[in-house]
Amino acid sequence: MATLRFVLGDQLHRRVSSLVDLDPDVDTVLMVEVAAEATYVRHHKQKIAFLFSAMRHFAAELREEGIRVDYVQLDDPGNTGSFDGELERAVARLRPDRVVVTEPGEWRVAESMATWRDRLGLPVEIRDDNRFLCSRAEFARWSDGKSAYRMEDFYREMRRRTGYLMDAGSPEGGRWNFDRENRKPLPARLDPPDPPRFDPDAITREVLELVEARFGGHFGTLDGFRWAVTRHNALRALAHFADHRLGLYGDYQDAMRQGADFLYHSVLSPYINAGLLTPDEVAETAIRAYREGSAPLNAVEGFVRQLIGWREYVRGVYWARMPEFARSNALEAHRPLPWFYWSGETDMYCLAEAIRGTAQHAWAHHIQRLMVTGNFALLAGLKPAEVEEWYLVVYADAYEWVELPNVHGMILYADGGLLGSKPYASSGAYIDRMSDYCGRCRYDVKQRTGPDACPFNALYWHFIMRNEDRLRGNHRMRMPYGTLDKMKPARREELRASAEAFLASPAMSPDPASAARPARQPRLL
Ligand code: FAD
Ligand code: DLZ
Ligand code: SF4
Repeated sequence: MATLRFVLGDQLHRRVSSLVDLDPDVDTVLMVEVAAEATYVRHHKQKIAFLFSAMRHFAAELREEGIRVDYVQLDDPGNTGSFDGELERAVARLRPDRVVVTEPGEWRVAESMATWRDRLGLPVEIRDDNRFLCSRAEFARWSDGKSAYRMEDFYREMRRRTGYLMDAGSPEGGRWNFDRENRKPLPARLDPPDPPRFDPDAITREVLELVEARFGGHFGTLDGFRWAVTRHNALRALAHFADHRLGLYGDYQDAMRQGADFLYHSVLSPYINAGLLTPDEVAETAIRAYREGSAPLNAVEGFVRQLIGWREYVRGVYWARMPEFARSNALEAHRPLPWFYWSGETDMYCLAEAIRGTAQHAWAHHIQRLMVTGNFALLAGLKPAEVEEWYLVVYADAYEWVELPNVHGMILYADGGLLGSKPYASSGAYIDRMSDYCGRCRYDVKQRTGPDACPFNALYWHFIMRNEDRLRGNHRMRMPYGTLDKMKPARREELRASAEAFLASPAMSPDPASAARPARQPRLL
């Protein structure tokens, strides 16, 4: 039976479920570059270039294996610009007996995929995505009947199931979680080695030109494009991480330093999410480093927890709770996204630095996403939908299945505590402890109120006060409410007034024309 095997741009693995039983004699693989996927949100230019180039390289590798690939480039004449349109054209062109595809990562694509059988008048087989360790059905069984989920419970289940870092049924080292050891600021003497840079080859250079020509107005820059676009090079990036950065990953997982954009993070998320690497091979590489004595347990456990815990967990929550998940706004946050998230023009050094790195690499590490841009969005009460769009646009690893739970649930608490037990709210003190940013900032992290005070400080108390009805009952919020109770009413008023003055200032304007511009920063957009 001639089968058309449709491979989406983030499914670039030879053993992805849609390809496992491919018969090169009769089957054709379809891959399509379509404008709709690049513009349904205006993705960072590097994200589009990374995926288009990785898709073109993957198609070339399949062809080298003798597999027929029908590849539609973005500027091919007749390109309809959408998955639906290109699939219809391919069916008319190739007349297959059936279509086989792996389930997509995003709800909106799943909805349109569900219409393909009727639209095409052909059998369409939608297979489980075997690039995850926990299937949607398995997660549904685990989460069934729970009103709130806890990652730690899920993670232990995954450790038992995979046998990763297990010792005769017990966790390696006697503990499930070594996070307590993983909160050190980065000492000045350490200079983390950068991840490898992969110079663009001819295919990538052609794609970079195409992306600049077609999507030049999108956020970010293509300058210095450094991503691996083949599995071969993604494996080299994995080996480099295991050899040079994994050892200190745990200790400095939460650290931030001006200009040190990658620290000891793996920077593998774009590869894993696009299919160039699989989570099991990545986890097993780290575990091997531990067994061979080249990385300590706190680093390897922390890394494996992100991969088989958080990554699988957020994906499970997404599919278990969509589409309602995206609609809640538990903290009734309605403030528009300030323009500086796009321009990077802000006097708050930590935010400027996180946004600068994001524009430069289409990547930022977890603590910048969580405790800088994320914490600010939570404290300032930014509209979930606008914050979600920003995170989906700016990162090369962003797909809705992973972005939405992290943003809607983890940073904004817009799900009311389904995904995490408390909001990650924090004042400027946390950023000061974990980074060298505050010493370079025009604001004073030690001051709580007034025009020179770090805005995070008064905003933190504003957040605590305005959400009192919703959060006081949460036992994990006992500390801040205990402190609030001891605060004199006049002090509360000062904090409230200081936060409100900041929120009403041009710094917070969503409009580029009236947004405040610091004197010395370059524009990113
Ligand atoms: P490492 O720190 O080296 O971690 C190893 C791997 O674990 C990552 O490659 C990733 O696959 C996985 N991982 C770690 N944390 C998470 C997490 N919270 N959720 C899912 N997977 C995780 N990750 C994305 O892949 N895409 C996103 O769109 C995304 N959006 C985020 C938005 C916010 C607000 C926050 C707080 C986190 C987000 N993350 C997202 C999670 C995390 O920040 C990135 O996976 C990580 O920074 C990627 O860099 P890395 O590969 O060096 O990760
Ligand atoms: C992100 C993206 C972009 C920018 N372009 C394409 C594309 O042209 N063709 C394609 O197959 N996939 C692309 N993708 C990835 C898809 O958006 C992704 O497969 C869906 O969001 C489902 O997860
Ligand atoms: Fe960020 Fe406040 Fe520190 Fe400035 S003082 S870098 S705004 S935490």
